[in-house]
Amino acid sequence: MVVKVYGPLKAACPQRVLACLLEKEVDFQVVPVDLESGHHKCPDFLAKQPFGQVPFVEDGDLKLFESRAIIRYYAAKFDDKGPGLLGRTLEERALVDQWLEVEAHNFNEPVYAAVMQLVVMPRMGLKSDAAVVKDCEGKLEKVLDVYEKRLSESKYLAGESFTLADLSHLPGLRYLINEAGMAHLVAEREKVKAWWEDISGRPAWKKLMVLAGL
Ligand SMILES: N[C@@H](CCC(=O)N[C@@H](CS)C(=O)NCC(=O)O)C(=O)O
Repeated sequence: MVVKVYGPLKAACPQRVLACLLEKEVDFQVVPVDLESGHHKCPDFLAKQPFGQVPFVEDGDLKLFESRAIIRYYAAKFDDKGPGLLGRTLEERALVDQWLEVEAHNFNEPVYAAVMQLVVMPRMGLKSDAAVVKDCEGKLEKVLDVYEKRLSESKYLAGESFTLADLSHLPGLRYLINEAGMAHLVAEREKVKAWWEDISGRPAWKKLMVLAGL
């Protein structure tokens, strides 16, 4: 059964799902959704994802939205296939969940706001708000300082192996570095920089970047 992933390949949240499917070597088909023309707010798409956001996944009778719920599902379904992304023991799983929550609540929010200001608004011909950008940068400095300390204690966020906690950061980090002009936030932190180089060098992520033309 081929997993249908709705969303543009270039958008961060679908990339989270696709990176997971590629790590697990699960066959998928991307169903393009044009965000610029507002396809995600049309009734046919709202019937699938009632908040009008991507990604949305169809896998036989299973229909799922929320990228982090989707990656948890596929990491569990294919736990024995490819790298174990959930942690092996109950305690490791708790740490993976902890850092996934940090990504969703501490890291993602300022990344999303910075990308809106520095990438999306200029594309729409709107001027970005310097105060909002400064606030995002300050929040990200603090989060990445925490990561720097954590990554001086363990190779990856949840321990010694790559897990969903690391994978979930890939799309947001790429946006910060390659699109929002905030590469210095990573470059200035030795451990964070080495971690980014490691996780973005994984074959699954590199394959996704080729598919997305990035
Ligand atoms: N919590 C949701 C967030 C989804 C989300 O924000 N998707 C963005 C693309 S990365 C989107 O659809 N943006 C268009 C919009 O919100 O109108 C998830 O992780 O799936």
